[in-house]
Formats: sequence, structure tokens, C-alpha cells
Amino acid sequence: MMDKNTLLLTLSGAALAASCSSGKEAEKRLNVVYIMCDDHAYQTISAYDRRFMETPNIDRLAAEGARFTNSFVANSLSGPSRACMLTGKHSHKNGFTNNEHGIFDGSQQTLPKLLQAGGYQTAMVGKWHLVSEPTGFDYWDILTGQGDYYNPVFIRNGEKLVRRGYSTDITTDVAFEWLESRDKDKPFCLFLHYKAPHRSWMPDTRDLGKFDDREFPLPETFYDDYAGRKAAAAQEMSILADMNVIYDLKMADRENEIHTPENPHLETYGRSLYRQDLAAGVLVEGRMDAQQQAAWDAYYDPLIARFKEERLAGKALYEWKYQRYMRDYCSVILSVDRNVGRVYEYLRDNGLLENTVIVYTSDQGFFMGEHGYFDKRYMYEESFRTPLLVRLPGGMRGDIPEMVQNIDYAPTILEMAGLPVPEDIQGESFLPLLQGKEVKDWRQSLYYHYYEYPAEHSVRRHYGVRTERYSLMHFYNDMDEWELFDLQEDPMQLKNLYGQEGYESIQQELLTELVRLQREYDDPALAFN
Ligand code: SGN
Ligand code: CA
Repeated sequence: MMDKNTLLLTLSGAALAASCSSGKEAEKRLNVVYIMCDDHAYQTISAYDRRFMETPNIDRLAAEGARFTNSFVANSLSGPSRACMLTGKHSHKNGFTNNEHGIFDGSQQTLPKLLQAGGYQTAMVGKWHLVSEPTGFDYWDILTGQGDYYNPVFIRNGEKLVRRGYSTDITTDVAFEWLESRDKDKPFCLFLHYKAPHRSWMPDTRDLGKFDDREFPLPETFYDDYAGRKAAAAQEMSILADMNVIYDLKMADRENEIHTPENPHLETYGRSLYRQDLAAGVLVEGRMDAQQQAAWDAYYDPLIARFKEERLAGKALYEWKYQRYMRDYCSVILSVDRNVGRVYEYLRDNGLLENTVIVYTSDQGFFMGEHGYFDKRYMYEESFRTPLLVRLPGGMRGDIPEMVQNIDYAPTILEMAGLPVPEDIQGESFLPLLQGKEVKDWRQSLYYHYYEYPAEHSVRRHYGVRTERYSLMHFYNDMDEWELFDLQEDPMQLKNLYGQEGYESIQQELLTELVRLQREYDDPALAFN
């Protein structure tokens, strides 16, 4: 789709910065708009995958910039990913290893602090999820916790307020207000973090039903039996067993609970939580107002009635759940895509497009039914990968196949700003790749470490190494399982080659590389002491 049509920058970021002394500094130094969604699967961005939906505004960034085809996270979970991005360091170094017990230490060195010290204005708008108050931002206006889809609560520089409307739209509005009020003589870096499309995938009322005439194709691994992969079987993130028809798929009857034999968790996890999100004025001021609720119910009531009548079970229920999940999720993305379009147009209309880098990414990948899953966490490709599109003015257009990781974002942005990258940052700047330069010694392997267990979804702790061709992972803690995949022969990761005849030498090479990375990154959880 995009050929390697390379446009070289006339000046590198460093040269740009060096060339500006004072005065017109803002015109010369690059601004950055870093857009990050929550749980946005690359499978639902048409620049990456055309099977499910169209995302024309996100695709425009790919068409006018670079599409990373091998972009990964270091720990596939929200808080940890955000901490890796902010610090340029793996979880064991930045201290935020998991959502459940983590509090981000905001006194440490971070990208926004380094940018501020280098003369940038910084702002953080939207989902933060790092528990402690943001540091290093001239302005912060964050959603509480996971954030809500409707009439969400924000904390603006320490003060709580409820804003009425749909979360994705409002988050953009807040960003625009800040952009309007900023000091226009200084360069800026805006972190624009949408809550969407996080569970429980509640679309804007105007997007309800947009995919109802669409039958989504089942992923090839939808009926995975996890043969030879104990760690893949040991989880609670299966669409069949764990996705809740009421909480997740919104089949809440206002008067009666719905029970199905297929869904044993329903009673403990059901209706009350869902209605808490929906009922205006309950528990937290805000959520749906009467008008939003009416639009919602007008769409859902007939679906709920039909669902109750049909009494689906077994395979039929499983496939019905998948279709509803996909419809909700893709409908939520419609609003994300529209808002990415609004941001692009704002920059264009304000004459900022040619000196502003636009980044589009997600805090991790997401399973859209592959292996029968929803959620993320695993080092399997769908959740380990994350979309990454970068529109750098004058930079390269086309695909970048080198393996990059979210610890690389901080050094890259620092280099774009013409600022030095501190020694202790573990990521690598990929600015040269964006400039179309050939980088001969780019990394050949990636390190991953996931920690959140015991916890929701029950994915076991694991670390691993990925090379261009192979992926090796070790699930530890209350399990001791190794999995090795040949991504070339088995891209769906169904055949565990660990311990198999004929793979001894490749297994040994990967184990050696894993330990080398653990030492290099100074992770105390060494595979072999
Ligand atoms: C919530 C969700 C989980 C999800 C985590 C982490 N449950 O706890 O399904 O895995 O967030 O997501 S819910 O019942 O609250 O919807 S993360 O992206 O923030 O890391
Ligand atoms: Ca997330």
C-alpha cells in the first residue's frame, strides 16, 4: 500500500534546535502531539488490517508518514506501558510493574520533565492511570482511574470536575483549550490519551448500531484448543467463558437479571456494575443523562428482548458474543478516528502541521478473538504488538520494519526536540529511521516482562525474548512453562516448539539472548542465575 518513498529532512532535530537561539524559537523547534489510545488493536486500524473497519483519519497519518510494522510494548498493560513510555525504561527500572499495586514515582526522571527543562511546554490530557499526580507537565487534565465513557470526571491540575458529553470528544476539546491558551512563543509537547476503546466498549450514542449489518469474520484461532500450551490455557480472558453478557455486552434488562448456563460469573459480576456506569447521578455525579440514556435504551432494548427470546447456548452463544463484542468495539473506534481527524484539522487550520510531529499509538495491543481471547497481557503477538504511526514533517513516508518498543518513545522525542538523551534511558531513538536513514546496528531482539499475577484475567507472570523470527517466553511464579514459536512457520503461535527435537540449537541461542538482555537491562529476575 505504501512504498518506501523517502523524503529526507533538511535539518535534523538537533540541528534545528542548535540553529535557534531565541525569539522565533517556536517556529523552528518541532512540536509533538502524542496521541495514545487505550487498548486499540492494530487489527481495527485499516492502515494495518482491512478485515474489520475503515479508519480514514488514522490512515491519513500512515499515508503522510511512517507506519511501523514491528512495533511492540515492554509489558502489555496500561499503567506499566505508560510508565515505560514516560521514562524510556523497562518496568523493573521505572518501578511501575503492574496496575494493581503500582504507584508511579513521579520524582524520577521523565520525558516531560526533560522536555520542560529543554524549553518545551508540556500537557497531559486524558487517561493517566499512574495513581500518583502527574509531574513534569505545565498543564494536566486527567480522567480519574480508567475514566468513564459518559460525562467523565477529570482532575484538572489537582481539582476535580465533571464534564458532560462523550469521553473521546471531550478529551479532544480539553486539548484544544490548552493549545489555544499555551504560550505561542515556545514549542510544545501534548500527550493526548484517550480512554477509548477500553472495556466495556461503550460507543457514543451517535455510533450505536453502525456495524449491525456486518458479520465479522472469525479469527483463524477463534477455536484454539491450547494444545501443547498450558500457559495459553491458564487465563480468564476467554470470550466464551469470561466475557460477561451484561457487563461487557450490555444485555441488561432493567427489571430482570438474565442468566445463561454458559455464563457462571454473571451473577457476581453482572448487572449492578453495568448500571453503575449507566445510571445518571448514581454513585458519582454524572454518567448518562436522561437524553443519553434514552438514546442508549432505544438502541439496546430491542436487542435485549431478542437476546432473551433466543436463549442462545454453546457455539451459537460464543459466536454471538464475538459479533456483539466486535460491533461495540469498532463503534467506539469510529469516535476515536473522528477525533484524530479533528486534531489533524486543528493543526492544519492553525498553521501547525508543518512543524508538529503527530504520533498515533496505543498503550498495548488487544485480542480481537484470536485464541478465543479478549484483553491483552500475553507476549503473544496480538497483545505484544501495538500500532505506531508517526507523521514527521519532511520525514519518511512508508513502512519501517525495524523492531521498536515503547521504551524508545522518550529518546526519540527528546532527539526530535534537539535535546540530549540521558545515559540511563534504556530505549533507543528511532528518529534516524523516521528520517529514512539506514541504521546498520539496530537491535535484533526485544525483551518483555509481564508481572500482574495473581490478578484479574489470571495471565501468569512471564518474560521473554523476541527476534525477527522466533519468540521464546517463560511463564513463572505458580507455573514453570516455556513456549517457543517460529513466527515465520507459525505466525498464529499454535505450535509450541520448546523442547522439541530439531530445535535444540535455536532454543539454546534464544535462551542465551534472553539472559543477555536480562543482564543488559539489569532485570533482577534472571532466567538462570
Ligand atoms: C480493568 C478491566 C480489565 C482490564 C484491566 C486493565 N476490568 O480492570 O478487563 O484488563 O482494567 O486494563 S473492568 O471490569 O474494570 O472493565 S488496562 O488497559 O487499564 O491495563
Ligand atoms: Ca490499556
